[in-house]
Amino acid sequence: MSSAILTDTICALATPPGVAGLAVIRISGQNAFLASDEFFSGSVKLTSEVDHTINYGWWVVDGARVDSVTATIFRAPRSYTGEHVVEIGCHGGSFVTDQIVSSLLNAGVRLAQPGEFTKRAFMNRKLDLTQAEAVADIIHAESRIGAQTAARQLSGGFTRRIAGLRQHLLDVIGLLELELDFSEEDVEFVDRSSLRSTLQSIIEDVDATAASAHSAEVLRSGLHVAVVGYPNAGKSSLFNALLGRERAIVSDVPGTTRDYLTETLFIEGYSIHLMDTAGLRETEDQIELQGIRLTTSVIEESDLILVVNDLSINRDHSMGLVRDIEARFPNTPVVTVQNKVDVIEATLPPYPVRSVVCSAVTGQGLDKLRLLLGDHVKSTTSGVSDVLINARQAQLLRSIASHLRSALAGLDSGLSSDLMAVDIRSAIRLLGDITGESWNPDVLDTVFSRFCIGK
Ligand SMILES: Nc1nc2c(ncn2[C@@H]2O[C@H](COP(=O)(O)OP(=O)(O)OP(=O)(O)O)[C@@H](O)[C@H]2O)c(=O)[nH]1
Ligand SMILES: [Mg+2]
Repeated sequence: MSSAILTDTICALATPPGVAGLAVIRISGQNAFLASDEFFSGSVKLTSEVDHTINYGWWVVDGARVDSVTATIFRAPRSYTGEHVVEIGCHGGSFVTDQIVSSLLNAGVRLAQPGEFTKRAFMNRKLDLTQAEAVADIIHAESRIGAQTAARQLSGGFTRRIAGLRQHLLDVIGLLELELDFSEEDVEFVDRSSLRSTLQSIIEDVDATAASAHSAEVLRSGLHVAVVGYPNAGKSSLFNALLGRERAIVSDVPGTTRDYLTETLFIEGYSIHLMDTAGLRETEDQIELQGIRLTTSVIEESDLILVVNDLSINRDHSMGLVRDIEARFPNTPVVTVQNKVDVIEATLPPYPVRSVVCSAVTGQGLDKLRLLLGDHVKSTTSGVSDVLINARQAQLLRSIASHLRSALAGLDSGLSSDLMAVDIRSAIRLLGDITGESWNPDVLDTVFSRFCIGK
């Protein structure tokens, strides 16, 4: 990798296609200025204009004015990609943007692949791989909190943490090597107990970061909440009440909901995907059976299960179902929603499992349910500060921890320092894989395939 300008020049529409007030077309590469000057007609030539300026003019193709545009110019290396970049601001709508992009293609500029601008930024060391991944997270962010965390990662929070870890491990290697140099003299330079505690604390740090992958996924794509229960408990009514609109069909016929429905609501900046499901019961109806099977797969993918119980029947009516679900999905928290409290006259004694009492019809208690959902998503994501660990990074972190554990075991069994150094070096190399210091094309393809064209 060098910071030299890559050979060909690429362009793409950077804003969503379709009717819009404005659109931006991005051009990056050695010929970005020359190619733009073939069509840009303003009071100056972009090639000779001062860097980091916005220039007004017309985009002219074959003597015909296509649109009045602004051309923002960034000279290498002071640009997003590290190359020469021109951003053409024009009016939105596919006709104008198509014409501008086609004119550039005719002038020998190539259409960018998905994520290619960010890939070039990575190749030119403008971003490391975790920051490039953060860019994808920001683009895809569904919630305010997810976007904020991705922004902190983009600003290099994770990069600095990895650099810190790497430095610690390099220090350890340095000590081990010092010991090797003097091995003839049978000297132990390293205080083995302090080495042990250093390694131990690094392992804890790495483990904790890897373990935050689930929380990060919740921040990135929202909390998945399954609304389940026996037929007629009021699941669809509750679903509608939380959404604030009549999305699902409600009726007093048991078995109304067959397919499951998903809708997103936002609570305190977090996105929560609520899934209404078919009531669970023994049935001969083939369609209903399919719905019940679907419910099981929805539960499997959810982060929290709300079991809706019909209080008008009995407070303990769904207890068997709650126990059954808890036994089958021991890692997913379950909350019982005691619904239809409006038809109950007596005050309720405390219930033995985590529960909320409410009425989907009158709205009583729904604020408590919303609060509970908000608290749940907050506690699930509380460990995530400046990094949205993804599956790729979590896997690397787990391998790093396992190398360090084997170094630690070596230390405890009095293994020679050169053998321990092998494991620590492997851990350092894997740290480099996280930030992309060492990379292979497959990794880059996976990372950048998540991007859209123009990014
Ligand atoms: N009084 C009262 N009735 C309710 C409440 N919630 C739901 N109901 C009624 O209970 C019946 C069933 O409601 P649904 O929301 O369709 O129940 P469901 O659990 O989705 O039922 P299935 O889809 O058939 O499994 C309807 O007649 C609702 O009006 C409530 O809080 N209070
Ligand atoms: Mg229903």
